[in-house]
Order: sequence, then structure tokens, then C-alpha cells
Amino acid sequence: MPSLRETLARTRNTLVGRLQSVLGQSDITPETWDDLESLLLQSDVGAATTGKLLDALKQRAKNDAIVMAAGLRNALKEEMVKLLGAPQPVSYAATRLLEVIMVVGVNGSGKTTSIAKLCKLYLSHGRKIVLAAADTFRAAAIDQLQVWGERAGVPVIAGNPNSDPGAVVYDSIQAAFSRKADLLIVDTAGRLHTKHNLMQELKKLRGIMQKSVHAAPHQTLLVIDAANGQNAISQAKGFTEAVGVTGVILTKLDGTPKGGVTFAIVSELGIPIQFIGTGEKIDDIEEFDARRFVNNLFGDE
Ligand SMILES: Nc1nc2c(ncn2[C@@H]2O[C@H](COP(=O)(O)OP(=O)(O)O)[C@@H](O)[C@H]2O)c(=O)[nH]1
Ligand SMILES: [Mg+2]
Repeated sequence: MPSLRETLARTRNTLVGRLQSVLGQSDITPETWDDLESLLLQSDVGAATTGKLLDALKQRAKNDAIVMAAGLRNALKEEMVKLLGAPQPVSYAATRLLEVIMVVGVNGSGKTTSIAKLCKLYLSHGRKIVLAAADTFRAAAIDQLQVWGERAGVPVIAGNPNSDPGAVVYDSIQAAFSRKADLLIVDTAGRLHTKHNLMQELKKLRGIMQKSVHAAPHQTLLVIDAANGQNAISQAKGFTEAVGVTGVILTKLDGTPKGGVTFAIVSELGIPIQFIGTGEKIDDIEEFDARRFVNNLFGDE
């Protein structure tokens, strides 16, 4: 399993690598702020969130009477941690008869892979899981989930390719009850003929869950590929508007210089990041913790 420090190496090179020269041994000048701004933009923090971070940093510099540019390094870290918010520990214990987690996101973002990783995490906490292969639009997606399920010993409820995903969700709920499972994780399509169709379909699936299980889905996790950088934000907004997203799984932070998008996701979408994906293997996932993230981003942990 790659360390978080390794995972963030490319973003660190873009964002923090040049920080040393920007925040040299001189006083803070207007250029200091310009240089900081371009570093943040280059790593896909995005214009709005960069502005927010810099405003907060300027205020802090004023309050703390920071005059040397070098003093801004720690202040920036603190403002980044503040922006990302307090950690939201995941509760793995079963708290209801059947918990339903719906996983959404565009094709290729890492939904199915992340579901396999979640399975392993929840299984290790003694949960009894059923998976629903409701991405019926791509035959390969059904196979992929079935392979993961077989490996993990978790039943996968699937229909034929192009069959009604609503029927798959309905059947999977019945299967979960009859097998006395306490967790159902639903994989969904990332693309239909049009975006409108997809959002309608996802709403329909939610409706089916709500009818059969009280207050379901209890979690709706949006999978976002960090390598999409700022483009991921507008994609994500489509999902957050259509289905109430409760948390983000941010994948592929390894190998991208665009990890600054992490800040934009929290700030612009207002949704907590719950997990980050650090590679393609089943163990390559960790719970998101703002301070740990920022420390590793700066190479300080
Ligand atoms: N490097 C890396 N690759 C990932 C990660 N998560 C998923 N992938 C890869 O992304 C590709 C698409 O993943 P998949 O789960 O099929 O996406 P889906 O279409 O959303 O279900 C696969 O090749 C995965 O191995 C991650 O955290 N890091
Ligand atoms: Mg998939």
C-alpha cells in the first residue's frame, strides 16, 4: 500500500516544491501573494478556493503580524486544514437492520474499484454484505463487480446487460433481507445516453430504495477522479443536485499533480471527503483526515 506521502508526491512537487523559493528569506511583498496564487492554481485548487485561501492567509498574516514570507508556510498549512474541516470518522458498526450505501460517479472514476475496497473495510468490521450490480449499461461493469464479489466471498445481485437497474436494486434489497445481510452497497451507471437520463435513473433508484428500506439510501457516496482536476467540480455538481450526496471518495490522488482539487471539492461542493484512493489495489484506500493530508502534502509527516 503506497504511503500518503508517496501518493501526494506529484501534487507536492507542483504545489510545495516551489514554495521554498517563493517564501524565501525576504519580507512579504505583493509578488509573494501573486506567486502563491499561481502555485495554488497550478495544482488545481481553482480560482474561487484559491481566493478564499489567500484572503484567509492575508488576514492571518495581519493578525499574527507575520512579516517574513517564510512565516507564511505554517500559516498556509493551518488555513488549509481549517478549510478542509474536522475529520468525520466513518462508523463501520451496524446501527440498523439494513444499511444501504449508493455509489455514484462518472464512468472510469473508480466506483467499482472503490466498492471492492469498501467491502474489504466493512468486512473487516464484521459486516454482512450484499452487492448490487446496478450499472447494467455496461456488461463489463457487471462482470467486474462479480469478480470482486467472488474474491471477497460477497454475493453480487446482477441482471442481464441492459436490464432495468431498478429491478436489480429491488432484487438486491430482497436478497439482502433474506440473507440477513446488514449492508447493501449499490454500484450504479456513470453514463447513459444523456446526462439527464442518468440523473433521472439515479433518482428512480433512490425511490426504490426509499420504498423498501426506511430512510435509505443512508449514505450516497460520490466517487471523484482527482486527475480530472477542476473539471471534476462541474461533473460533481450534476450529481449533488440530482441525488443528495453525503460524502466523497476521491480516487487516483496517486500519480496526479492535480491534488489541489481536494480543497475545491470541500469548499465548493460543501461535501466532506470520506475516503481517498491511493492506488489500484484493494488495500489502497484510507479515511480522509485533513491534518494528515496537509502534513503529507507538505512532506512534513
Ligand atoms: N491509480 C489509481 N487507479 C484507480 C484508483 N481507483 C480506481 N482506479 C482505476 O481506475 C480505473 C476505473 O475504475 P473503475 O472502478 O472500473 O471505475 P468505474 O467506471 O467508476 O466503476 C481502473 O483501471 C481502476 O484500477 C485509485 O485510487 N488509484
Ligand atoms: Mg464500474
